[in-house]
Amino acid sequence: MTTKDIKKEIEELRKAIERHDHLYYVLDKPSITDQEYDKLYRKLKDLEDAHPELITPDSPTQRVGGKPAKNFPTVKHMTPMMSLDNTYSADEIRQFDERVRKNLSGEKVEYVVELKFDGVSIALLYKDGKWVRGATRGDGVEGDDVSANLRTIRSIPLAFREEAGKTPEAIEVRGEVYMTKKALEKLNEEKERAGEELFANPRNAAAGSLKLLDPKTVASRGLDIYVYGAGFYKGINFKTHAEILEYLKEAGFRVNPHYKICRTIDEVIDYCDSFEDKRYKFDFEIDGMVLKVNDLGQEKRLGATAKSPRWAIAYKFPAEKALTEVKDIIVGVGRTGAITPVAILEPVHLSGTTVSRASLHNFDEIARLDVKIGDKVYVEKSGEIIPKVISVAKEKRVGKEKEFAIPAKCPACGSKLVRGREEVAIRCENVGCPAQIKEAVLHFASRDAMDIENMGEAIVDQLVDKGLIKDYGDIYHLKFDDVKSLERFAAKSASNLVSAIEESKNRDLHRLIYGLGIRHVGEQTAWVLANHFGSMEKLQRSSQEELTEVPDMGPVMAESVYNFFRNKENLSVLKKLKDAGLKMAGEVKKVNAGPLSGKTVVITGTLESFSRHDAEEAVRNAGGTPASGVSKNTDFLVAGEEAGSKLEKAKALGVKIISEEEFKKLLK
Ligand code: 0OW
Repeated sequence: MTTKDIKKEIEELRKAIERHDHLYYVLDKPSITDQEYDKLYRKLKDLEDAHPELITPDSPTQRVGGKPAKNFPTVKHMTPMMSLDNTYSADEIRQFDERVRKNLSGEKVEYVVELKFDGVSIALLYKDGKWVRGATRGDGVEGDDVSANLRTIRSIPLAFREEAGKTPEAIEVRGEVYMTKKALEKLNEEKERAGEELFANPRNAAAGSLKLLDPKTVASRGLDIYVYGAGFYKGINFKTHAEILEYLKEAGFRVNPHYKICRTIDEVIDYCDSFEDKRYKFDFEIDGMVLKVNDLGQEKRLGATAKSPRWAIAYKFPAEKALTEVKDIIVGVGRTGAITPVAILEPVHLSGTTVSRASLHNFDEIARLDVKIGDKVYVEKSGEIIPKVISVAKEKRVGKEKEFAIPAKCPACGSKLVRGREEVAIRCENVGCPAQIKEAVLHFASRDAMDIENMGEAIVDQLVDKGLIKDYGDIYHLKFDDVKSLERFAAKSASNLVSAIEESKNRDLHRLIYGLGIRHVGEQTAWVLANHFGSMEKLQRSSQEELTEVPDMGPVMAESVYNFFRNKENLSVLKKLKDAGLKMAGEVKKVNAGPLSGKTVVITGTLESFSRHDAEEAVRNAGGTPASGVSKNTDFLVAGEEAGSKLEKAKALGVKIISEEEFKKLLK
């Protein structure tokens, strides 16, 4: 075969494979068997391997890239990716419609109503119908270039289909990358087996997966996408939003068919309501619907506020609530020995899952709810947090309900329970209590403390139950064979765990102090203590007065730290850590020095370039104090995406509200 023939053969094979990819991944209507597809793919692969000079980046064989990335470059979107204001009721939808028609001086308006996919919003840039790059939303103006990871999603076309007809000079397609519920289940099973932390919901799993550095791992995660618009285009024209969706479908993109052009607001409301239950049948999560003015001329005239369009809005489904029975109330033992009551419920279907327990938080909550065993209660699941008991249906009482008696003995070790001074919680004070050991070890190994990879609940339970460790000091004296003996533990995971334990010895001092689990000592206090004393030695020897002098240290905290280092069991555990060679010192940093010196900062909503934990760390490193609640002595509220009630409270209190961008500037 001449080179010309080979090129022709390669071209034809690519076209065929792209066509079958579209049928399989986008339309879910394959027309050949997997074996026939693999034969085509193999043929193309062999030809390209034999003639590497003929390989082009948009070949189907180039989807799962080569070496993992070091990081993700930042790219600027062609136009900002705005966020959506929310509505929560039919009434608020009508108010939105009134505002729109008023701004259009009473013109007729039709809307496109579509699903609001609960994933990660991204922008896909194409030039002359050819893939250029893909990026996360970031702060709306710029995001992370995650092209290598997005290319692994087979339903994202690397080139527009000819059927689309004219291809634009440039177009930035917008969509939502998501993980199917099934893929999340599979992924969490793998994480559970490895003792790793699970993803709370598909959105977190998709976000976490898109930021992985190795495209091969991304390809295994089962991500998919629905596109919902074009944020920018040049060299092509559309009259309506529906036309854009139709065009994108023709061009080869995956467009969800559940959207409707509605000519009246009643039609909009009915269409939204029709998905409140149907949505649980989808294999992907939606958290509401999106309404968009269909006519693009009207869209342009309506424009946008700083953050969101005036021509689109989200309608969020109400947090679902269900009535069920409290079969029993049991108590669990937390890491600090605190006894927490849990309601065991008659299993009930709620927000797409079956719920059989709900936290009652503490005994005051039980008194406030006046809930008894046998009561009918309303439970609600809003967001991914575990279900909450909202109220008791007292009118349904039949007189058989039983008061819940606060236990006198710890359910895990039987020792007497005590109620701490001016404390709500009741706790078990036995440091040898197995329930507490497990919680204490989990806390010590957790991500914000010593961050020991893979040391999750499943493993800790086994290590404690088998008597391999009875406190976190024993972690560093585990042998490979001890770990290998754990159930469902292959040699590979055993050596992973042993090396993860080894690697954790070098964590910063503030992480170690936080990991000790001293009562009342959270991340912020641990960070201040580490920087004030500079070593475990000095901290251990500090007097109560010296502790009280530390910035932001109250007397209760100072007493708790002082007593911790005077408890002989704690000192023997500390000795195990020292003997194991853990880093026990760090540099003394002037606490409260930096651009945020003396400032109290609250973070709310989702930030694009920081996790909540990192943002609080950044505040500390800039000399500020992160706080969880807004009060009159809050200096700044950093408002991220979908900021909630803290934003309202800050406005009410006149607290200065800054964006993520301004926050980043302040830190410099
Ligand atoms: N999540 C979605 C979705 C959608 C954009 C257009 C201008 C402002 C919002 O399914 N179906 N349609 C839009 O339209 N946005 C969506 O998600 C956005 C991305 C960022 C915030 C919202 O979740």
